[in-house]
Amino acid sequence: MIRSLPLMPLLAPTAPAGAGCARKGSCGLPSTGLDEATRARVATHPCYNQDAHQYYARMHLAVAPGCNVQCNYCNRKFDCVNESRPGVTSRVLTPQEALAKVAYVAAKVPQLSVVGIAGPGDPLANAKRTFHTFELIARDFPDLRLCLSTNGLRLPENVDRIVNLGIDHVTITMNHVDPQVGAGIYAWVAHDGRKLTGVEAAQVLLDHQIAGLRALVAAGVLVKINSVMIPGINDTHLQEVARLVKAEGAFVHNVLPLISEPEHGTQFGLTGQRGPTARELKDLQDTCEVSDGPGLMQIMRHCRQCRADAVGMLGADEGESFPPELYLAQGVANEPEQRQGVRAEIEQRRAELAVLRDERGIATDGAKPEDVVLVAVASTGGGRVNQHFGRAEEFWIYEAAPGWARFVQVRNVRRFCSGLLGCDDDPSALGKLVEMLSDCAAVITADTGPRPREALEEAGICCITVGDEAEGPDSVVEVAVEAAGVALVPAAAVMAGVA
Ligand code: CLF
Ligand code: SF4
Repeated sequence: MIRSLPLMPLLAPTAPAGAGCARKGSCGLPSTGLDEATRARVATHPCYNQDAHQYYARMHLAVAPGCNVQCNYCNRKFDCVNESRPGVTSRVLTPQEALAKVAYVAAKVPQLSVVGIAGPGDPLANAKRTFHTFELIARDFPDLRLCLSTNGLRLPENVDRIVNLGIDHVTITMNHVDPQVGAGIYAWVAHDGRKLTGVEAAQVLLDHQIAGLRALVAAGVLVKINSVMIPGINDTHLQEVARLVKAEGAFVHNVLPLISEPEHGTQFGLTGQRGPTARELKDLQDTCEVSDGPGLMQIMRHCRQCRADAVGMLGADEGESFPPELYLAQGVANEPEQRQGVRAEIEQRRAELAVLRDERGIATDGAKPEDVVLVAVASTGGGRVNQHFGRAEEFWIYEAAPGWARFVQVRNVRRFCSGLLGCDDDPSALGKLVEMLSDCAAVITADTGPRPREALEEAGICCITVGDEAEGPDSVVEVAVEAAGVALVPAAAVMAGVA
């Protein structure tokens, strides 16, 4: 259930002296400039709307084992890394098993809003299984949005079916718009009974991706483009991809980092191709936010590269809580009213937070102020700062200034506190964590132990704590704005003194 507001003073007594501020608010939709109908279509989609990912869950159905492309960053012994973090092999479901899983998860996770098919291979290389699954879900769960992710090779021939089934959100992974670049990314592309390689393979794939994108946009489907950032291969090229997909009407562009650990056994992993650092990724995402033509290309910055069988909120995969012995063993009642009730609560909370943010004059879009700082917030969602420093598995990074903040990145970290010995059990992990946050002016958590606080402050990072969830602040955005004020005002004072 969603806890209703009450609003509390922002900084709890644990906040350091001098960090005083007391505001509340919420994170607005990043989809400024959208018409009302489009706004409604993305309002509950956790991937197409950054704010929604704090409140709504998705689930993936791993019904598509095969693939018609071999990307150099993929080893299908694991999962499709277009949409999945390589890790553990998915159990491939039949359409009927997938339906049973949706029924079970929808009953247990009432904030579920989207059902996606994203692997472990390519959904359209397994079109029969994929579409049969979607048919079953659409029949029994018409309130759940349908989402599909594909490499695009078989997209043009399937657009009519996608539209007729009401699949409103489609992702195409496009890593190049120049086949010379693409030739370094794909080992082969299977097309018309031939296994193509090199530039020819990359050109055929690109032609189908663009044709599919155009047809989907013409049919009114919201298209997201995923691009894997591969340093030295397509990093400097992805701005061209952003320009093209924006011109062709894509809704949002998701630039995600290559994962290439050698133990995953991918071509890139075995040849030592590195992935980007968090800062390189953010710089490229900023570059891809191209503004040619009307408006900016929206960039998705909160992707968690989830598995093909992921369940739950982004960043908090609960897939292992739903083993087949549970969802195949027992029938559960389908209760759409329960889901509607939860959605109504969520929307009420979001509306209240938006009003408060507006009353306090905080913007989450529009022109970026001249002076901004990066602020890291430990949150697990719901708009709240609710995570202790040592237990955080990710930090949400905001660009912030007084009166303005926007979410720009999520940085995954290895939780360094086991909770058994206190928050200092692994000094090297602490050092790495502080280094990862070293470009931030402030780190805001529910609580931070004395050693990490000392390490952060030694690194020049302002450490702000807000108290545990029950008392903690209700808006990560307001906290980020307040922290920016704390960080920027002293800097301005120093500059004034110098002048
Ligand atoms: Fe799934 Fe993809 Fe639909 Fe989202 S994921 S099929 S659009 S419902 Fe989302 Fe996961 Fe990133 Fe994909 S966080 S990997 S972008
Ligand atoms: Fe792997 Fe997906 Fe590429 Fe196919 S399209 S090879 S499943 S990453």
